[in-house]
Amino acid sequence: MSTQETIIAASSAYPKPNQTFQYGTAGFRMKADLLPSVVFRVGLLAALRSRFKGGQYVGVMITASHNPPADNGVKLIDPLGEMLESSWEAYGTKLANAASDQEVADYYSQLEQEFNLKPDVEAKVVVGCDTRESSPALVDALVAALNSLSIKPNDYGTVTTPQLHYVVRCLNTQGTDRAYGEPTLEGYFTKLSAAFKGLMKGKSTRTPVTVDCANGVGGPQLGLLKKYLGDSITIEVTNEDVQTYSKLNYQCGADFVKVGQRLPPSITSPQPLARYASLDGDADRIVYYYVDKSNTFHLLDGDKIATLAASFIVDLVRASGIADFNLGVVQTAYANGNSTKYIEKLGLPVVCTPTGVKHLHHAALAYDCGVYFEANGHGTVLFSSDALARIQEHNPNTPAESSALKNLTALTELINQTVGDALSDLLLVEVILAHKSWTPDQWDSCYTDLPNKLEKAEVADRNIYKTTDAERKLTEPKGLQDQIDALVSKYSNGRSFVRPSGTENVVRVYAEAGTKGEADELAQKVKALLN
Ligand code: NG1
Ligand code: ZN
Repeated sequence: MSTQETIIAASSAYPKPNQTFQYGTAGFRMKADLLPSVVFRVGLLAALRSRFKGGQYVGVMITASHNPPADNGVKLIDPLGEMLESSWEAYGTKLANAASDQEVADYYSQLEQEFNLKPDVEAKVVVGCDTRESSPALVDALVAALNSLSIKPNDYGTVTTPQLHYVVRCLNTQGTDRAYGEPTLEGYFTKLSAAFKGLMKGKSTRTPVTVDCANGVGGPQLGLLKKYLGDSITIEVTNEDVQTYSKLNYQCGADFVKVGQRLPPSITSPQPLARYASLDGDADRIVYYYVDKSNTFHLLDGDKIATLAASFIVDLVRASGIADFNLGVVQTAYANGNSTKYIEKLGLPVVCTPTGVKHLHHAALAYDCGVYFEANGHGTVLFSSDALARIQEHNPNTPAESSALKNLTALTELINQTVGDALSDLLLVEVILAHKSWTPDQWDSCYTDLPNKLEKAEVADRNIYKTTDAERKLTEPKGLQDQIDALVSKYSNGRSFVRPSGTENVVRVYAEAGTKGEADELAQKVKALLN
């Protein structure tokens, strides 16, 4: 049979439902029962992408992150562990919407020709999935697509999204001077734990940190990581039930805590000033929180993590004696206004990009060290190859410089530089707090968050909402931005914006104001403009 014929035969087992699909900020994401045909076709796209990249490995992750248990999703990982290059999203969208098996095969061949892909360049694809009930069947759909092209994918099983990003980068850099690590989970755990232990050497024993794993893949993976960490840290794992599918992200996890600004109900009697953290369903986001002595909840979100990391790294670079090192922070419109002011006060450059990690990641590459975080806790720190070389070649003049340099080097190993990684970020925060001997309230006191509210509105068609200025202003529907501005002007420290979600069929409304009551009111008033 020709390739066209095998694709058509295999594709016929995955008929397309009557639905339009779009490769969005987080790949394709929706109710899992709509996804088999999409995942099959993403398998074909992955093969094309790998061949386009000269036969390097690409990754396919099956997950719907923080979304409810009935959802699922699929996204592609590029060879260095980054998100799929944007220009290819359109090919994915077109393939997913092809009306017939014949059209799927035709479009596959068309892309093959357009990119002049040679038959002798073999595709290499790795796959991983989260713990959802629907994930194994979707992996099967992916494997069926690859098998129809005579490709045997490398299946890493149930892994966190950042673990798969790590593995992809390792596979493509093996044996080069950019080698990133062993392309196995053991390699991942060994790399993180060795760096962590080095950084914690000589630090006094810390109180435990409690980690809510959203009943997702982070639970078992954190359980494994703990074995590698030994007694260098005490981590108490909660919400780690991956057997009861309905519990995933339900009343727990990073999104629940961030959006609701409250404890997961499973934490019934929180200990004042103890450290708590929540991961999301695929463990690429983390937020911290604590209750103070009067039992009031305080959130330490992605903005607080970014500022903590940025100031710590700046201090380490200085203490190492490295000069002319530029560190910048990248945020989105959802960053708390006071976090931005705080970064400016530290004298660091700060930029705002549209929502979605690919935008932040790209902007962070402009610095020797780019710290990027979404307020929801998705983020990481990137060191440019030039910066890594300078760190490696730097000759310290004093024992103090030498010790700071050693820590800086270990930090570059501890941080997952491919993508935001909740497990790596957890260890990063723990290291910094240990070095500063800080309790969570001391960390929190760097700046006070402006009260804020995130709302979502169901609208008939979210595509009519067009934004500009890193999504901080609407250009369409005409006149709406003026109405928002008029409302905002009535509040002290008021700020509000509206943008269409890239992952859900809703429009999001964000508001900040001087008090919590005012922030909630402003959000409600802006939301009312949408109906
Ligand atoms: P959308 O649905 O486009 O707002 C959400 C998050 C993003 C990002 C993506 C991908 C908020 C307000 N939005 O995007 O930050 O993480 O999901 O998962 O948290
Ligand atoms: Zn996630």
